[in-house]
Amino acid sequence: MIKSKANLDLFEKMLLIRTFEETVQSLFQKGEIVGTTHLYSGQEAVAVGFAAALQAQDLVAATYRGHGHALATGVTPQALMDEMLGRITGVCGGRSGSMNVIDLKNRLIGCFGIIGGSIGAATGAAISLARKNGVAIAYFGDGAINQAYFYECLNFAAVRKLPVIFVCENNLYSEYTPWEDVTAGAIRARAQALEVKSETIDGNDVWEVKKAAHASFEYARSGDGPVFIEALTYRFVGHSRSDPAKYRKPGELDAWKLRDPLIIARERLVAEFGFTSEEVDSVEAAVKKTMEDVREKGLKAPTPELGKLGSEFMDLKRVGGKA
Ligand SMILES: Cc1ncc(C[n+]2csc(CCOP(=O)(O)OP(=O)(O)O)c2C)c(N)n1
Ligand SMILES: [Mg+2]
Repeated sequence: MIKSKANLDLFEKMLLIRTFEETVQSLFQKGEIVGTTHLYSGQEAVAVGFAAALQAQDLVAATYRGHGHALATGVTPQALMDEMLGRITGVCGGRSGSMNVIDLKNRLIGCFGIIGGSIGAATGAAISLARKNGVAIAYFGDGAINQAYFYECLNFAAVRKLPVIFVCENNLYSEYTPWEDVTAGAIRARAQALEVKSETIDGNDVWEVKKAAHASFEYARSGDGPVFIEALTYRFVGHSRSDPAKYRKPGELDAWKLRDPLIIARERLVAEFGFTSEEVDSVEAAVKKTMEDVREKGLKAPTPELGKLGSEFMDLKRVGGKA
């Protein structure tokens, strides 16, 4: 078998996202990062699998749970870490913090704090991308499909045959509410009702996601219209940093941990893609070292000068953090 480094790279990117967020969480606990975070832990295969099919002219819109989408799309861990720390070297000059990262150089047209904001942004972007052979992708949660503009955008994209991929990350909960308590019928039925091409996929297996991503991009790029994907996945931590996630059913977390995208990827790399355990271990060591360096460099990076760039909000002492 020919070993493809691209397969190992998928694992490395997912691990980088996981480790990045663990670092962010620990910096929160130490008061070095202020505000809140919404971690993507457990859902990494979705962003990494779709990013593997992106082309240079494509555009990405994501949510407040967007660290993974930003890193997968090409934002560097240092630029994102510095942003979390409110540093001038951050990807948005330290002004966005965790929830609203945007990086046009890397095709990221925004991470949106408003539920479903990514849907409107990607649909709008697709109007111009249709003329440039590009595709827009919107990531959003199971909670977003009950927002009115989801229907407007899906309908509009279908009627105009716009190149949009709507990726619903069904992690079973909208904040603390199980999706089926607030949603009638199957999630995918919404796309089927409008005759939009759709698929429900295993969102924890990065190769399954990548396969669906390539098929979706090809369809959307060829002018056939939008695609709707429901990616089944699970967040391993609470909704945000203040949520202990006590609403979970007994045994639910343990069952999903067995389907950790990193475990699945590690197993497949060794069993199917020709890598040794030692080769995978060395990736783990390299990612750990990268994140340690990123953390140290970020902590030493300069904060914005007060009075400039709206940086009164970056006065960490004023909002309860450590300066
Ligand atoms: C328009 C709007 N309504 C309500 C909220 C508050 N809110 C923030 S996250 C969230 C849950 C969204 O759940 P889901 O779409 O499943 O995404 P997940 O957090 O699971 O990734 C809600 C209701 C908001 N940010 N925007
Ligand atoms: Mg959800």
